Amino acid sequence: TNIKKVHRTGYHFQPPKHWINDPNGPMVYKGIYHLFYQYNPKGAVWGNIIWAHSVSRDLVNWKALEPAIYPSKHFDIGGCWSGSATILPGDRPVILYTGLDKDAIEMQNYAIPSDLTDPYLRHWTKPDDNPLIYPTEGINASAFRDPTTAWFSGGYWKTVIGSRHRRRGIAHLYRSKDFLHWVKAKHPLHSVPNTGNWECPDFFPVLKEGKNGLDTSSLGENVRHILKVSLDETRYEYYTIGTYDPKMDKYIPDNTSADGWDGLRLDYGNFYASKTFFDSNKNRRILWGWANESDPKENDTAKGWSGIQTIPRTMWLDSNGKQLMHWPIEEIEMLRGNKVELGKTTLKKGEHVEVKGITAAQADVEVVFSFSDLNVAEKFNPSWGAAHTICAQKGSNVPGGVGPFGIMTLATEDFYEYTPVFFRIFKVKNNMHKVVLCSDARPSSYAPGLYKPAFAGFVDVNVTNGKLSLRSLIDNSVVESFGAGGKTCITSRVYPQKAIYDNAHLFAFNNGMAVITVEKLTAWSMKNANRNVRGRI
Ligand code: DQQ
Repeated sequence: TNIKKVHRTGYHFQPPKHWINDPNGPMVYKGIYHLFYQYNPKGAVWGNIIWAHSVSRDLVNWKALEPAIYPSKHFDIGGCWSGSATILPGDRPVILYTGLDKDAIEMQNYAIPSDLTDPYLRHWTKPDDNPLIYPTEGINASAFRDPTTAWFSGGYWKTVIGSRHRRRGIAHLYRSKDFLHWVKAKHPLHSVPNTGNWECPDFFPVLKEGKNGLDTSSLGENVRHILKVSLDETRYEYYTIGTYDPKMDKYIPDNTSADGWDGLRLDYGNFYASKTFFDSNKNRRILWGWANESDPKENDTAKGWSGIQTIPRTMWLDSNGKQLMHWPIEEIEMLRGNKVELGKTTLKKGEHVEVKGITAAQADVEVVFSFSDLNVAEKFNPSWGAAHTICAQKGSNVPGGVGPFGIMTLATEDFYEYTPVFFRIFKVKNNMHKVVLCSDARPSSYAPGLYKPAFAGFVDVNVTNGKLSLRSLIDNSVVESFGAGGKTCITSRVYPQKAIYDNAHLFAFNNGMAVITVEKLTAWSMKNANRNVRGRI
């Protein structure tokens, strides 16, 4: 097999070669979507970081433009790191990004389109009054980065910059009347002890009800706020839902979830440095995240590429107000090709059924399971700890009461390799259950040196109606799963040696005592997207 090609994705955002990391400055301008991203133009490892730039009309097919921002001035000669776009009144986009100088001091700069009549915004100018924000006394100059999309309230633009003081994670707040002169607020927007450095903060409003998104400056009675941070120490992210007081410029998280390492996750898998933007085309808030490779560095060099962006997701507040919901953007469905349906199928303990007739290495699968007997669910033991420890102890082959049941993706016919995505339901007390969604990379491949975690998250869902749904987007070396309509998401990178191309298969399975019914399973072959080649969009 061709190492450069075999694990490349077919419809995830990926340039033809070299290293990528964080999505930067996503926005829509004159109806065209823009995605910038951290890119090494010289190799498949992190370094020489610039802002690469791609445009799209549908968030699915992309065209590469020339790099937008690259080191050239004293305020960014050491690297052009992450940042965000803000659309100023009069439809004028401006980018805030972190530049490093020759001594690796981190500072915040701005860049503006050189020609606003070009909807592709091919050229960007970095004015000479940069940097806008320099790390003053008391700020950690090597942990001061990733400005958010700015919001406007009380006559000021406001942005948040990730930082730390010792191990306290900090979201520094800056204000400006004119977007040029920025003053640090006395108090950060928020900070939490023992969380380490906060990278790529994201701060945005969501509606209390409904799926529509909001412009980042929206405020009001029917609005809640989300603060998400990426944790440098643990390399995962967490978020809280809370109340933003625009007068005091304080964010107070609700106490319904942990404000720290145990907090809610946008994704329980390989997902980092994520960023949202408001899509004014379709009135929705869209989330992008970076999924890095889980194979050894040498492989990345041999592959000639490293890193993908996850499928953009529409995000909204769950009607219970306690978590965000996610769903792949509807546009991705344009890539659905050949479709197969599995009728109602019951699976007794130890049974599985193959979903035939699709390209299982590159597919979209939606399934609804039902279970009749929750009484046989095992008792939940709170001392088990986090969902991933449960998954690590109880893999897809460890029999249970209700579950494990789910799908086996990227599987060889003989189950030499497979990536199972499955549920287990436990009983807490009468009519109260704990549901775990697990995406277990351990059986995914026999290749040496891979990082193969048992990713998992709890699913806060009422199962007394006897049903659970699952959707997975499978794309050669990535499986992105959405449990219970988008309550719990897990992205996993896997590198099968045999379960590739036509040797990859898809199954539904049950290894629990309770009989499971596949109420409905629909799977589609997924076509390739046009990605990052020059040409039309
Ligand atoms: N990646 C960027 C930083 C950011 C980190 C550098 C997060 O700006 O903090 O490439 O992955």
